[in-house]
Amino acid sequence: MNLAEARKEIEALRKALHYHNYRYYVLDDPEIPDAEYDRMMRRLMELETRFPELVTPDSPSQRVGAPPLEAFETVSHDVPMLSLANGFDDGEIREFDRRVHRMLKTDAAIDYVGEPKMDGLAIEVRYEKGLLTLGATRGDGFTGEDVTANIRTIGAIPLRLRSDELPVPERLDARGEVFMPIEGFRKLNEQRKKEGQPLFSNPRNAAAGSLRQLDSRITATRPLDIYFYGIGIVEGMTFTTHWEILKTLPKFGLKTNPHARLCHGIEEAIAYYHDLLEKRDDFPYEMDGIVIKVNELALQRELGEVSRSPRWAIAYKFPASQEMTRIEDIIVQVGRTGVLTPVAVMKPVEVEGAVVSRATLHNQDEIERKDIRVGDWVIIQRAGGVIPEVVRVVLSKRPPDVKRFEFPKTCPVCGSPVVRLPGEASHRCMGISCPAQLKAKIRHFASKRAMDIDGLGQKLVDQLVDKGLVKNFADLYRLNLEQLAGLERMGEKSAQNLLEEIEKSKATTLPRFLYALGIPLVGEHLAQVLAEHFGGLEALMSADEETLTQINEIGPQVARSIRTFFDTQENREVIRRLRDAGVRWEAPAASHDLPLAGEVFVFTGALPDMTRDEAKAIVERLGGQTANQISRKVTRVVAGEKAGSKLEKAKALGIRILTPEQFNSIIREHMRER
Ligand code: JCF
Repeated sequence: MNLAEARKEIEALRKALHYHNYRYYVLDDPEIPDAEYDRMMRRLMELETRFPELVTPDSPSQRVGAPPLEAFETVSHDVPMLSLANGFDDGEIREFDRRVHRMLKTDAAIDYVGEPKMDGLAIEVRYEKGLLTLGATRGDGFTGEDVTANIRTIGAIPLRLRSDELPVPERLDARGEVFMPIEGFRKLNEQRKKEGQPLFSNPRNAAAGSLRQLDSRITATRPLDIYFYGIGIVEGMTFTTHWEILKTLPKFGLKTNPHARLCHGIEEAIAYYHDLLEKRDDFPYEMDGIVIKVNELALQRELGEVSRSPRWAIAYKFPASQEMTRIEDIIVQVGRTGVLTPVAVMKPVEVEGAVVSRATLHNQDEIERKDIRVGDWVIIQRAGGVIPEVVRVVLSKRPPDVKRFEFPKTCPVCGSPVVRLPGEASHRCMGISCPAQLKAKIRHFASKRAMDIDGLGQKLVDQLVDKGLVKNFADLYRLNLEQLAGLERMGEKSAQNLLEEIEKSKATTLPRFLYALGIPLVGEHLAQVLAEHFGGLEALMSADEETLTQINEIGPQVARSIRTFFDTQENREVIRRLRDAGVRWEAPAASHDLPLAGEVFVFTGALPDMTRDEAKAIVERLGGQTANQISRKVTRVVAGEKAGSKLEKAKALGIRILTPEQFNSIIREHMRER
């Protein structure tokens, strides 16, 4: 191969690699597999090694890093890189808007651009005639450090601007935030841990540490990314709005955050903030808020700046979700199924506006994996919601007297042995009548999304169980005013209210009831699935494992668990007592057009051809309901031999009586149709 041939192939490879780099990093839409890209890159490097005179600084091969520097040169920014004023609530943002209006002397709504505020570090890159010539950190805003060699290793920063859509300007200084995506950060720390190197405390520190490396070959191995958000000096091109800048930069291959939004008036910008705050945890990178900017550049110029911050922009910060605190103790809590959960008791600290003093540590393996010890300083966070968790230990602050946590050998509540079954992550209390389990079960039963007994909180449940007033769910429906009023911190009035709440809870729905029962592995969603499938409780209770596993979403484990639950005599008894007490639900909507919709059946006496449970299951499948007691709601009574007082009562109320044979022919007729 001669020089001319090599030049031709090299140019073709570079063009292709630039293009695929752009597809990958800027459009996030790669056209070819990584292996194909790698193959082209290797071929290019091979040719460049054989013909070193053909190497150019903008060649895609020139991203692997250069020999280390002694120190960074300083760079002064021709246009200062300003910092942003912060706002922390809607009120402060409206105040910002009022100030803008006041200064611009206008009442008309202002157009703003809202964009995610990346948690990384700001840089500026310079392109001269389309070629990357300089990369600098923000520094103090006036002078930063020359990190060109490091910047060149970041795949998302083009070495040469694209020119297929617009002619490249003579000079373009672009500003952006370099960051490390969360997944890359996690992997990097995992690898550092293996190698015994100190860990980075968060993605922002990792990004900053990576970019300020004197050895750019190290930077080249770090998963850095960038979003551009503005410009410095631009020669040979003009813009009129910030939105136009955000839409134009990508045409040069400089990617901007696709989640930026043009907002008419401040209220839209505020709504955008709340929208993003809610979705925050779904993003693959960390944001610390949003930036709100006046869109018109002419208005920006008119507003100017004060003390290093533009008057035309504000950062609306998200509440900090991570805090540091100290572990004072580790206790264990006994759950509904006897599982012991270790819980960290911490020095109270405010996170996202709530005071946090406890965090779940999940199980023993988790404690060991994170090496959490009593006395440690830890970073805690409330991840996307309510349950706080310990992210990691701050090892550099570990006091000498920390204590490892050991799981108790006996249940702290009932003293029964604690075991960790093979293949399970958790320890369990083996006590069959552990009051802690019972309390947790009752609290679950009464909880908002289950039976929703308002006012039956933890303290009350504790007392009811400790005093022996409640030994199972059904006992709740036998409580009387006297018993309740005798409890601590319970007046007659609140006892009365609680009784009313208990009474109200009787009218429920089947999914709620199933969820409230606390069948292991059956959460809210599966409860809904089961209720929809079977239409009634009896049908579910008599379904065998095979029938259960045929339902979408129900596997053998769940089927087993459901069967075991309903096969347990004690459970059947409690369910019967609950129904006798008046716990009831409407038949699900889907059953309205079934043949027995609206009918309520009671069975009494012997049924020659089937068990009572089978009969009830059939009624429910045909859209009817069943009851155990005669009341005015009952529409049909099936009376077999030896029917007793129920039959008398039904006759007295004028309810239609059927013989088992009549019942059989009704269901035969309807079952044939179905
Ligand atoms: O993503 C950021 N951290 C970010 C910082 C975004 C912006 O639009 C910024 C910024 C700092 C200053 N804009 C300015 C003017």
